Amino acid sequence: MRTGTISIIGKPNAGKSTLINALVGEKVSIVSWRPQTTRNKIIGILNGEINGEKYQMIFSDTPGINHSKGKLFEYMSESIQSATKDGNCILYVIDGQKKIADDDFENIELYKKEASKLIVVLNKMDVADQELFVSNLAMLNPIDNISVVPTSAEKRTNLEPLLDEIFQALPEGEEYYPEDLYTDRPIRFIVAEIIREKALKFLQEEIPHGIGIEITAFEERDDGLIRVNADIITERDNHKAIIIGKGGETLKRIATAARIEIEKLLDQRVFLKLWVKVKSGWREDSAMLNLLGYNKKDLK
Ligand SMILES: Nc1nc2c(ncn2[C@@H]2O[C@H](COP(=O)(O)OP(=O)(O)OP(=O)(O)O)[C@@H](O)[C@H]2O)c(=O)[nH]1
Ligand SMILES: [Mg+2]
Repeated sequence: MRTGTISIIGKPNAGKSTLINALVGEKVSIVSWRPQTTRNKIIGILNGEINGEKYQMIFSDTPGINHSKGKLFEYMSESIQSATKDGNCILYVIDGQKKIADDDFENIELYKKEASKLIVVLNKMDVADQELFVSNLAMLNPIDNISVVPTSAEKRTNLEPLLDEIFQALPEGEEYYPEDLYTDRPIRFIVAEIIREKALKFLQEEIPHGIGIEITAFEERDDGLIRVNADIITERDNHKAIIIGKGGETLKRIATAARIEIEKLLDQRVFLKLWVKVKSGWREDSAMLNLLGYNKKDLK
């Protein structure tokens, strides 16, 4: 069989997390229309077979490439480096709705050197202007030593040709993860991310980038109900009021949407209680960053 690691990288909002979920067939990584949604390296595993040969593809979703300053961004950048470091293959994802930018071409040249195979994924073909999409493809075609695959991660279009391209880059090897595992992330992490996704959905403007989620209790009661308590950590007092909303309305919407999804994930009834706490400067505080799941030690 063939086994290998594939890192998914690209600028914020290109559709990397949507793509890993589509490829793995499970929601391993949260998605939102806002840039800078993903903050960690998140592994998603796909087992399959091509032409009678079995494979295990170990994908890493990564944060969007960003050069902002600060400890959280530093952690995010190191997550990308950690994913590309020993990948057999890199998928460089581009939002095909926009004209390909100079820095995308620079990134392609850069990442070409970091893996034996670089596949450029021109994504969002379902919504991109056709003429622009074709001219983007024409700009990519002359580049040496890359493969180009147009996709729609959202509509799951062209994933088969992409899997074929990846398969060709994989070395022979043994299964690394058991077949029933589709992510390396513990359930508490996934639950925290679901809460953050719903907060991203219901909050406006710049607030979402300043929040972190801490799961403070996670236990199964005797009656089979799962009790989850979580804090939404924010940086400012006025943000706390906005997250709670008039009469607690916004917090309730976040909690309800999160609870429904967590129940689906666990296939059990869930009692979810959320609090909002202000911890100014948490994004620069190493201890807080570690507590909220952004620990550089985890990046091997
Ligand atoms: N129409 C369409 N929308 C897409 C496609 N892929 C992703 N999206 C949307 O684009 C937005 C960003 O998607 P994400 O998957 O969160 O993007 P990302 O690259 O992981 O973003 P960061 O984590 O912020 O770096 C979301 O609103 C997705 O629903 C696609 O193929 N077609
Ligand atoms: Mg993402």
